[in-house]
Amino acid sequence: MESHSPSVAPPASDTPVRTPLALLGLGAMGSALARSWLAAGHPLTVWNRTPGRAEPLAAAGAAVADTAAEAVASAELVVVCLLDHASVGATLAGVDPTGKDLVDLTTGTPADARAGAAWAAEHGARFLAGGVLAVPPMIGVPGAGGRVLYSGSGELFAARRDTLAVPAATRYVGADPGFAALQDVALLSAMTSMFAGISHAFALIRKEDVDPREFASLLTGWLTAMAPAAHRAAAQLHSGDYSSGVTSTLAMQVAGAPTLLRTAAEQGVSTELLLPYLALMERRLADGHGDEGNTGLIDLLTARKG
Ligand code: FVH
Repeated sequence: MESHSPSVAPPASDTPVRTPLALLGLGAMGSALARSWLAAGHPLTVWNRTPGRAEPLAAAGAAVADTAAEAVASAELVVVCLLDHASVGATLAGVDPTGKDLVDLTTGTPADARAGAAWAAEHGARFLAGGVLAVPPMIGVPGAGGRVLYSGSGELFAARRDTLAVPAATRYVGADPGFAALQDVALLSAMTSMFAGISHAFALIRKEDVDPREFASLLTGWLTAMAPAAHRAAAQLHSGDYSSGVTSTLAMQVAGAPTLLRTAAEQGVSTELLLPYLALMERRLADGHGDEGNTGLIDLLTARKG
């Protein structure tokens, strides 16, 4: 506890008070988070299963705890960023989180986050789950485009939002602790499919005299131009009308699918990334929805069987 002698002038009233925090997990992401909070002047205690990973942070001003329990005891705000839900469970097993604000930035499923919230509630802690939409070099870099989605305790988020905003922009997406993970994983899934499309496109040109660097600028321009399709799908899901204003009908797209498949065959490229999506389009068309665009495929994906 800090003490002041009467002869020492008190700190100026506008001196910012930086919230102390504890951070469990110093992998690539945890270390980037730690550096951002240290750079912003937050007192930070860190712990990592493999102690050597704490050394560079100790040199940068972090206190290093010998155990996770010791780290948690050191601060009211505790951030966890570990490999997965199982490693969080293993790490928190011997810890007393009573009265703490616990923020779990480990990527997991909605059920993982809800289980974490239930565990925290049983142990008298407030809980916030976070979904990190950033890679480590984006952390602590304003304008880099990083964002963390948060869900769970609105009181915790309101109380800690300035500290949580140091590594990346924040967005609170609801009191259900699973909602940040749900939307994080939905966005990561969209990214995965985008990477699949990029892989297929480069495979098509791979063996030809096409400069991949020039093709990349065509590719990014095209994907950027197509991205607003997400807004059209959202509007159609909202209205329930999947046909109005559609310019590229399912009937037209399915008619064009053999061109995609024959081009892949001509170039000697596997169609394994294309076929599942084309099969869904054919099913929706066969169900009599040729005048729609692609939004009806979402209904097919969510239809329960049996
Ligand atoms: N890095 C990235 O690009 C992505 C960006 C989006 C968000 N993810 C998620 O962030 C979580 C942490 O990822 P990370 O990049 O820090 O991962 P690693 O560098 O592999 O570090 C893993 C840390 O977890 C510790 N750990 C693993 N297993 C255990 C365990 N059983 N008990 C305690 N700690 C464990 C590991 O410790 P050590 O191996 O150094 O001893 C690291 O601290 C993750 O959910 C990403 O999906 C990152």
